[in-house]
Amino acid sequence: MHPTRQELLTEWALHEFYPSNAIISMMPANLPPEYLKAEERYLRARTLEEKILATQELIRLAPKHKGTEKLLKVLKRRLSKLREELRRREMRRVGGGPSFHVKKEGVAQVALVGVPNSGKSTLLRQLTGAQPEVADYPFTTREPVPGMMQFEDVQVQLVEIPAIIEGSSLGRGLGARPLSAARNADAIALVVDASNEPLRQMETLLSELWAAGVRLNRFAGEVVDGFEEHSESLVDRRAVIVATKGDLPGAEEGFELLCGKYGERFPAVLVSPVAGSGPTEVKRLIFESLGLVRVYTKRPDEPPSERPLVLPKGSTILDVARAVHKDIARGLKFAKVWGSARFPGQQVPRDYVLQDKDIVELHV
Ligand SMILES: Nc1nc2c(ncn2[C@@H]2O[C@H](COP(=O)(O)OP(=O)(O)OP(=O)(O)O)[C@@H](O)[C@H]2O)c(=O)[nH]1
Ligand SMILES: [Mg+2]
Repeated sequence: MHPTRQELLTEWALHEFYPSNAIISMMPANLPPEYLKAEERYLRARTLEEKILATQELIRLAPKHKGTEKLLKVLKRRLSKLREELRRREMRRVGGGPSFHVKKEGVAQVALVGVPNSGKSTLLRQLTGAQPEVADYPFTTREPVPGMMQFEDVQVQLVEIPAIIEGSSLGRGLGARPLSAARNADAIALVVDASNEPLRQMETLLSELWAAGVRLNRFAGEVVDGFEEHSESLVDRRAVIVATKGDLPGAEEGFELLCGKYGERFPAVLVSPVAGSGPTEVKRLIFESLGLVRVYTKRPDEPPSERPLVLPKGSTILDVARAVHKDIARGLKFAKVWGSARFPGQQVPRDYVLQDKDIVELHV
């Protein structure tokens, strides 16, 4: 005998965080039958994964209007809590297994994230000195593999993240640990096989990262369903698309599809040994995704430093002075800039915003 809707609701109320009358009063009268079915699925769900899937379904199916605002809020909060719980469980599960945490080196860490066989290891080999195994079967790479990428005069750490599949966030495939490893990086390169249903790969990657609380290249004011605003579990990351296998049939078309759908949101490049878009272009794209600028300091009548200071975009003369030494920042009188300045050696105020490759002379 199946319990009635009312019994199920009461059970829900008992096991969840709301008194039953609060839930009942929250229920708008005319919820569609599919919604009620999904609700039953939720109430019968035994595992965390099933509960998450059912709650996602409920959010999707609930009519969106004034009368359902409260209901949607409760559902989203619940989804957020369930995901948090799953993430904690996945973390505990790590137990004796290998650590997926990769210590950061260089100016920043960029995660190479993709579905199985998308060409992550091949790309890592091309761009760094690392030698991960490359093979034509899925899940060849089972732990994160780091490598250092030299771009002009800076070193960026790339980390191949073990493959993501649909359901990774729910523990499928290699589980949610790859997603956690991707969360830890400073930026993300979405590695997509352009010759093999690239849009589907993107959908998988975006929805799994989203389920892991990672928002990519977020537009201002965008709403993210299923998470509490300001929740600690949300992180914002910049991302680019590196489309691979440009030499295979269908790749050019696949790349066009990618650019058509995602080009506005993600800078993209097609890697192809034949079409000639070589590693330099990819390296530049990855470096640019980090939102960093390189600044070279100099003393009067001396050449600029060979190694740049690497600072976030938007950094000012005062930030540069602080990065050099706090006494210099304190005693700073003026600075001269070569590069972005209107003329070489122009004297600029301390709030002057620097561009990549500027040369700065600090006067104290
Ligand atoms: N033709 C062609 N094949 C490629 C290219 N890049 C990778 N492959 C092949 O695709 C298969 C998978 O490549 P990997 O680099 O191992 O892919 P991966 O994303 O690291 O795979 P997993 O670690 O299993 O997730 C291998 O057989 C590669 O030789 C490419 O640019 N062109
Ligand atoms: Mg691999």
